[in-house]
Amino acid sequence: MLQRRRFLQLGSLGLSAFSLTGFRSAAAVRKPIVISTWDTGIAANQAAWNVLSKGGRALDAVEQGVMVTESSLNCCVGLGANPDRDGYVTLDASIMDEHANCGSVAYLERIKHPISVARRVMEKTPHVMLAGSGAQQFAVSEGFPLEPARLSDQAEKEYKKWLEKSEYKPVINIENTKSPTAFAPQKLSDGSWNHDTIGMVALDAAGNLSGSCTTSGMGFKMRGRIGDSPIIGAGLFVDNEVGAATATGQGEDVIRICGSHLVVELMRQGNSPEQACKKAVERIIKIKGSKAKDIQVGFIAINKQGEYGGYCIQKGFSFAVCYADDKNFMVQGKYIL
Ligand code: SD4
Repeated sequence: MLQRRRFLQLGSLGLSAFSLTGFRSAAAVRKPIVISTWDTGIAANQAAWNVLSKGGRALDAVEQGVMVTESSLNCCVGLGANPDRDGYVTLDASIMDEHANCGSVAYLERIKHPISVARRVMEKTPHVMLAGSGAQQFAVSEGFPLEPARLSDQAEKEYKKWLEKSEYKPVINIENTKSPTAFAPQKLSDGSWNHDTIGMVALDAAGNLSGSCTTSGMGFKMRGRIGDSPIIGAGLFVDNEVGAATATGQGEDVIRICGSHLVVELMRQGNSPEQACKKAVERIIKIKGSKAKDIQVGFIAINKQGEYGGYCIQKGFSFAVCYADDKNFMVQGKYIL
């Protein structure tokens, strides 16, 4: 079984376990490497790279990486984000390490770094997931400050505008900037901010994988709505034998197919990260039929060899890739529709 798995992993690189001459092909492993969703991934990757380039653990890298995005009140991950339809910002986050340890928080309010609370859930409780007031209570007991219950100026403005019609209509590619060369979060021409989620997966110098995902969820969602990001297997999945994947976009449709778990299992079957992401996207499109054009979902993945890839339903998704001091760049996600 192990031999078969080894063969499949090599197969995903286009290599066979044994060449015709009988020599074993050695796959070059690119590590460390970190990738993350959307343009704000550049700044997040940089923070993750600071950990990885010093020989640090992927788990620390993916936590510290997305904390940069959570801290940025200039964008819509974290407390600066758009609220739910009742005017409350509620945050979801998850983290997973190389031992299949995982932790998550959902529907968490007034805490600046949900990713770090998710890590504490993983490391300090017998549970995987805490939600709502219980998650907040745990965070406070762990010393996380309770931030003021107020919207950022920008979110306040957008919420007031939204209240005029009160229609729940997620904006496709809301994270995407108008200028792919400007890596800072930017306001779109319609006044909305360009980012509400970041997912990150990394392979460290020791060859171990970890991942993180943090979000304010879909703007103006129903109160109590939880997306894919805190659900292990949906918004994030890591299997240290195979690879790691994370998702962004309409969470309901990622949950429907256990998206990130599916991507990892497709890599286990011999698909490259890009092929695996593509097949997961195709599955969503098949389910949604003609409604697929109304949504966006993007997956990104890396495998144990440090290969990376991403795919999305429609144009406009991008991800950031970093594997050297001078290699931190954007890749436009391939798309199907
Ligand atoms: C959610 N997947 O809550 C998140 C939102 C997202 O691009 O990724 N938006 O459904």
